[in-house]
This record gives sequence, C-alpha cells and structure tokens, in this order.
Amino acid sequence: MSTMITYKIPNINCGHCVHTIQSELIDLPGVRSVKADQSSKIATIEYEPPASEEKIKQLLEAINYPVAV
Ligand SMILES: [Cu+2]
Repeated sequence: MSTMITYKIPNINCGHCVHTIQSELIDLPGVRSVKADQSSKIATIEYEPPASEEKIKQLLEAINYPVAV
C-alpha cells in the first residue's frame, strides 16, 4: 500500500529544479512516482516502505530543496 504526500518546496524556480527533484527522489528505494510543479512549487510524491516521509524530507534537504514548514 503506497502513500501520497504533497510538499511545498519554495526553492523550485525552473525546469532544472523540477528535473533534479524528480530524478533524485525516484532513485530513493520505495518512491513510486514524483511530480514536481514549477509554478505552484509543489511536489506530489507516492511512496511505500522502505521510503518514509522522514527519508524524503532528508533527501530534499540534502539536495538543497527543503520542504516548507
Ligand atoms: Cu531551477
């Protein structure tokens, strides 16, 4: 059973950001799909274990796209 989450990521500024976020997250084991949107700065992520909300947030922070709190 997979989980859907939506994050606001203020650092999304261009298509390159979208591409980086999508390609980095999809490599995280358990991440099923990633859709990042440039205009809304929102990423929608579908995942299942071993991925977790914590691991996804940590990865986004490590690549300099921290989630808005
Ligand atoms: Cu960019």
